[in-house]
Amino acid sequence: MTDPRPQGTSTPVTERVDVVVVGAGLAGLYILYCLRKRGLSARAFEAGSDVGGTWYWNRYPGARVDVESMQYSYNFSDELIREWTWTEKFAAQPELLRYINHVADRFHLRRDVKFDTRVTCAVFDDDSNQWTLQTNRGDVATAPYCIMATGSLSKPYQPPFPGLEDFRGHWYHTATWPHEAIDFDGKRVGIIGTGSTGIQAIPVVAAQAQHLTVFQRTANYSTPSRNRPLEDEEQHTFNARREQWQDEVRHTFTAMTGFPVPLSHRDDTPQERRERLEVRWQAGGMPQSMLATYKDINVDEEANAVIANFVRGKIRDIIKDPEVANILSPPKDLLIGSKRPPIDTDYYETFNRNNVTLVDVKTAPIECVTPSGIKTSEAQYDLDAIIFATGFDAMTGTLLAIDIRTRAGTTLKDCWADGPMTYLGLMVAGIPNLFMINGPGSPSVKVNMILALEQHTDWIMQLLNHMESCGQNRVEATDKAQAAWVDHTREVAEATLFTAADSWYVGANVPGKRRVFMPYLGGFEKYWKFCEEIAVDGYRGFVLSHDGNTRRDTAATDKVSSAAPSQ
Ligand code: N01
Repeated sequence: MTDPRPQGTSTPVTERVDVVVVGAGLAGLYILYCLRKRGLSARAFEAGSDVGGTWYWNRYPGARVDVESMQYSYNFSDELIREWTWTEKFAAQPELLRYINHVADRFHLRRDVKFDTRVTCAVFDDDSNQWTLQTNRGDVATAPYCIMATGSLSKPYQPPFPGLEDFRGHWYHTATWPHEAIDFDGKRVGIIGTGSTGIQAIPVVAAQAQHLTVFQRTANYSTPSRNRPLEDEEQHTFNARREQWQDEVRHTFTAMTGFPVPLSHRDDTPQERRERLEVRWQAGGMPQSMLATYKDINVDEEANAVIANFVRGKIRDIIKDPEVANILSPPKDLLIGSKRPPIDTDYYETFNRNNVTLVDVKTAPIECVTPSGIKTSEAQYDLDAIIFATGFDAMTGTLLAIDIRTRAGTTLKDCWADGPMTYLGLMVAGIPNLFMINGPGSPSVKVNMILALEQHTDWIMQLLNHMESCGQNRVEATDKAQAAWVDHTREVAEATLFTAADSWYVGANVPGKRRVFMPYLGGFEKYWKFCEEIAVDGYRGFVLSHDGNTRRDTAATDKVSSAAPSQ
């Protein structure tokens, strides 16, 4: 029997549980599953009306995952793995949402979730060792532990163009897309943004609309996904060796398999480079596939240019109008991979359609929205609908939107005044018993997010077990361990070519946001080894105590670098 679907009740709850969870996306659901398995009570709050997180909100036309579906699946249940069949290599949003709903039903997870409810405030009381969370619906939940499963890309960013309120047509943000079908047939549509989202949406909207105007500020490097139906046989074969795969994938940089990078670009002649890149282009697939042609792409500008120039050449080959090709070609100083690389289905081909116009808003910026459309510094574009594919206040936006504080006076906002600082992306010094999943300072958005959230959740569960067995109920990252981790993440990022780009990785897309490279770039394998070693070493860099009383001195073992796994 499945759980009843959420009813969106407005009755406020007041309760005391073992763990409060914020978010019921892929991470929140796995946490609920794990807590229940351990006999711990939980209350999850979810702003959406149902489960799904990213895949609940991002319903825009063309939305699909760009990690292979078989690798973008939970690993915790053999039954689940056996009974689920993906239909496409890269599943589309409706199928992903069906999968997540199936998981919620299969494991009866909805009963612990209160939907349509946004957490506004979370306060830790040192005396009672309790978090108290309040919501916009008047709920109050208390628990010794709180886990923020709020997603890395969950606070939409929309540029504040003047005049939007007077626009006579409809407008949409891709991350808050309506649930009912939107019919663009016969409509003049404008889309702002050519990141991963815009690149997925543009071909689909162009096929529906009477006319599509694409407002591009920075040209992107996109490579073909070559998405296709998945054969059942392929999945059986993959799942038959899933255990082995789970072992292999832990030893990868991206938490995905399939990207052996044996070569430097210097190992190949120019002709061999062209041939090798052509093979990858034709094969398509995850963005890493193209980027991983040469192992030095992240650190050697010449290697980076080899791949970037190949993609520029492809853009020129595909686009019929040289002027359009020129605008779609990323500038020389934008390194490939320095912004999150997208994959597409017929993205560049779409600009050969008669009903698509490309507008370069780098040279002629958008000035305002008018009642009839969008006005740039050069022209007025009349539109019936506007789509904002303008991204997110990534990694920190959602957490900082919640008033997270301790009664003793520490606030997350103050802690992160100079940019996010965490220990392992899991905890913030000065804020006990509050965990983040895929927080800033963890590999998160740079790797397969499902593997990353499973690793974080498993690590937290192991820690809770350990604390219970030792009679402890409070865990806190030390300032020193956090500072060492922040230094380490910065050093790793600065050793690459990627900190200079104005990407959302550094918060450059949100005006006024402190520039810090937020995800950990050391790779999944190195990261989980750190986490394991720190746990084995008695949770080095964390203070474990009972009600904050039995503190042990961890100062001598705070240095993260002392735990560095062998390279
Ligand atoms: O957002 P973005 P996104 N005037 O920030 C433009 C994940 N994702 O939603 O580059 C004009 O990348 C901005 O221009 P510029 C994935 O991790 C995953 O596309 O800043 N334009 C840019 O073109 C991805 O990276 C999947 O110059 C303005 C665009 O808006 C992340 O989500 C699918 C502007 C924003 O691009 C975010 O992608 C889709 C302005 N004032 C997304 N402000 C999967 O497949 C912004 N822009 C799993």
